[in-house]
Amino acid sequence: MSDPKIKQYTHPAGGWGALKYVALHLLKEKIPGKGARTLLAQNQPDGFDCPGCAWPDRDHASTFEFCENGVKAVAAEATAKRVTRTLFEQNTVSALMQQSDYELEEHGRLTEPMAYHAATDKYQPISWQDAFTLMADHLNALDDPNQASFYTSGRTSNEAAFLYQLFVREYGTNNFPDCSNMCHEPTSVGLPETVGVGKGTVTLDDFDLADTLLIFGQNPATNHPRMMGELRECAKRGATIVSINPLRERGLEKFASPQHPSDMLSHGTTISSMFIRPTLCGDLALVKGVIKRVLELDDQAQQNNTERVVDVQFIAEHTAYFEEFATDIRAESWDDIVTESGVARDDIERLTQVYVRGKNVIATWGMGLTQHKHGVATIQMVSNLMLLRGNIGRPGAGLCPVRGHSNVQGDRTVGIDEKPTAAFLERIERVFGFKPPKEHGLDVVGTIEAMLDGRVKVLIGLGGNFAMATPDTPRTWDALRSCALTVHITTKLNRSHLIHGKDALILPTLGRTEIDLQAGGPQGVTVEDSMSMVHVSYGINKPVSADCLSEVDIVARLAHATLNNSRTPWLAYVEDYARIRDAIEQVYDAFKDYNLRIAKPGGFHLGVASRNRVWKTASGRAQFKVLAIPKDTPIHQARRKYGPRLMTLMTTRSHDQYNTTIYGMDDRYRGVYGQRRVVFANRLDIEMLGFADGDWVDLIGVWDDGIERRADRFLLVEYDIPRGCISSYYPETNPLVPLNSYADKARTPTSKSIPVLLQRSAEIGV
Ligand SMILES: Nc1nc2c(c(=O)[nH]1)N[C@H]1C(S)=C(S)[C@@H](COP(=O)(O)OP(=O)(O)OC[C@H]3O[C@@H](n4cnc5c(=O)[nH]c(N)nc54)[C@H](O)[C@@H]3O)O[C@H]1N2
Ligand SMILES: Nc1nc2c(c(=O)[nH]1)N[C@H]1C(S)=C(S)[C@@H](COP(=O)(O)OP(=O)(O)OC[C@H]3O[C@@H](n4cnc5c(=O)[nH]c(N)nc54)[C@H](O)[C@@H]3O)O[C@H]1N2
Ligand SMILES: [Mo]
Repeated sequence: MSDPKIKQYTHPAGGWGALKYVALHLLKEKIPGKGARTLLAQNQPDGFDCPGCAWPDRDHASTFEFCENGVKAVAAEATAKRVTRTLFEQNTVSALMQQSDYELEEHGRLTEPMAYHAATDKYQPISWQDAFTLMADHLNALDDPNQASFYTSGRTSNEAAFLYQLFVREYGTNNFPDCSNMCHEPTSVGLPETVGVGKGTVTLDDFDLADTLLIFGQNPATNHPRMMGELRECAKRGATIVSINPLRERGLEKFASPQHPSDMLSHGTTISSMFIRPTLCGDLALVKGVIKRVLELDDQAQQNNTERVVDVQFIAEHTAYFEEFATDIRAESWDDIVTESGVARDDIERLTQVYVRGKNVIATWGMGLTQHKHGVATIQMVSNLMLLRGNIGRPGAGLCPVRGHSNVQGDRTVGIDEKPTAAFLERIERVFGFKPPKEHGLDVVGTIEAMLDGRVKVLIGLGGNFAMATPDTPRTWDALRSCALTVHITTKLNRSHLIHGKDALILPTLGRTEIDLQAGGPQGVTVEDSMSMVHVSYGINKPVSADCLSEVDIVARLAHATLNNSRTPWLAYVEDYARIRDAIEQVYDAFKDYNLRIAKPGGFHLGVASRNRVWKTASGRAQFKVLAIPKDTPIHQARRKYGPRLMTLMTTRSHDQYNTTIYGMDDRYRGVYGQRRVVFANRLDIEMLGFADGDWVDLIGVWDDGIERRADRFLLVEYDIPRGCISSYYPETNPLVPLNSYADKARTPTSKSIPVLLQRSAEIGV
């Protein structure tokens, strides 16, 4: 590797490297002293829920679980750095635009509400009351409530999210774009059709019993480091862990738990014993291949009168459409399976053997399965595989989608949903006495399209960074700039504040680590983790400023200012969040005794029907689904046109970022230091294209709408990645994702399969 900033990481993931980075981050955020106290309260019964990922905790009560990236998330929020009005006095918005995303967030926590003034091109302080009046005036001036759209990012608590959807529905629209649209939507759309619920079926206890784990398209050492503790235990117990990923992620090879001295003094624990390396978006074909082999082995077993390989009894008692499904599988061609998956027959055989030997199998997945045109079908194919051997709805086995944001699952559960069911809307009407709109609303892609053609004029964001997280960056920026009003309720400065409408507000809010003091005393909020456990979270740090309001407070006061004749007791809700939980309980039966049940350490499980083999599908059974291997996607079409020069780009997270928040410039498990504009490619592809490792290249989007899409100047790095596939980081590469390139049925942008060409960058500076 020619660049000194690229060097292979030979240590286990976690380990001393993680401890060193933790110390550096606490120092960078200037919180060495109080940092320790803050960190010890993380995920404790009387502490706060980690604002990092959605991986659950053992009992949410016992030991302090060390997690480098959890520390970074907490440190980023608990930072001693502050954005004050001086920053905005000294800098126009155009001047701030010159700063990088890293620099913007580095200014620290937002401390007072600010409003944009076009005359000076600056943000200036505004009182909360004036801010609410400005928003209410805009909202009430629209011809139709559907001209406003209300974004949610997944850190928002159940309480704030529930009030937000209630306000927006009483105002009159179902326009609820949320980060989930860009994330696990294919899971939420795919699983209800096959197993009846769009959530995972396992809890942490099942990991204790599993003997086989299939990890699809996930990089847990970076994105869900607490999951590594579970994987370590499973590996130590002798469970077989297979990583199914085009990349051989370091964290899935070796992991050293900082909690276990033996790991720290040795070379760590081996995690995955098998790496299956499909081509990008090849998983559907791969899983179909495994299923085909399982059926072949089952046929042989029948002929030989040995034990059946499929779970005959489960299939008979619990499933529907097995015959059609099996017929389709038998007819599938091996050539197509191998070509489209990029996995050799031998490897398919190895994976099949592991799967059929497993008595209790858990399949987990992340963005590697969801962010593709066939994300929904791929997840349904995984569900097919698991149903074959009855691996759903019994201890030690099941489906485990691993969510991203710490409350993204809860937000959807309590009503952040642009496609609400009729039953839910009736319940809202019954409990709150207003008629919510029935027409389905806009998602993320729909909102950007509607802004572009003038149908949406107001965007309000409860958390997140809409301008950077979304696809097709230049068009999305045009869309945001065409708005009459953009508002962001956030903790840190980000680019969405700078890509603004005619009027714009920055509304600073408390983070989960801070004490939320209201008339009724300090308030806790609740969140639901990836395994449907709901628990309460109390902040322990002093609020970042006296002029910061909680999300609940902001939403309630916005509602109070906007809705003239509302009978909803908005302001009373703020006094005591237990009242909001009572209201949630009235709408959702699953939240029965909500306040009582969160008083228990660890909280409660929401109940997932498929976990108990109750199938809430059209047939009342778990459903096998016939799914064809896609052979004419935009990638295929582009490859037919450009031949082997056409590359499929995936955009992933580095180890030093939280989505659009850049913590630092290293991705050490992948050997990258001090930079983010890198693109990994296979050595043979680099040669074939006439480049060399260390060259600078531009990425040119290939799409059929005549719009030029490009992202310039990336360092080309030789990497162990399948041919025809390249990898780079998000959000720098979002300009390459076409707005109308999304998952069928789920409309999740195809951030892991973007057709591009590489071009040598122009020489600069000479
Ligand atoms: N520290 C930290 N933690 C986070 C986040 C963060 O940014 N930083 N983000 C949070 C959020 S919102 C989310 S959604 C999660 C994301 O967590 P992940 O899903 O782990 O996120 P990605 O970095 O997008 O990585 C996806 C993985 O999928 C693989 N992959 C890509 N394409 C394919 C494919 O076609 N097939 C297969 N089999 N694999 C593929 C990539 O090589 C990579 O290992 O993490 C959450 N936690
Ligand atoms: N190309 C590409 N694009 C992607 C992805 C990808 O893999 N590739 N991943 C997608 C995925 S999985 C997701 S989830 C989205 C993420 O999209 P978002 O959720 O919109 O983005 P974040 O970067 O998580 O948002 C960061 C901002 O949230 C604010 N914030 C932080 N904590 C809080 C809080 O407690 N309350 C409030 N109100 N605000 C807070 C801060 O101001 C911070 O700047 O991006 C998606 N975009
Ligand atoms: Mo996500």
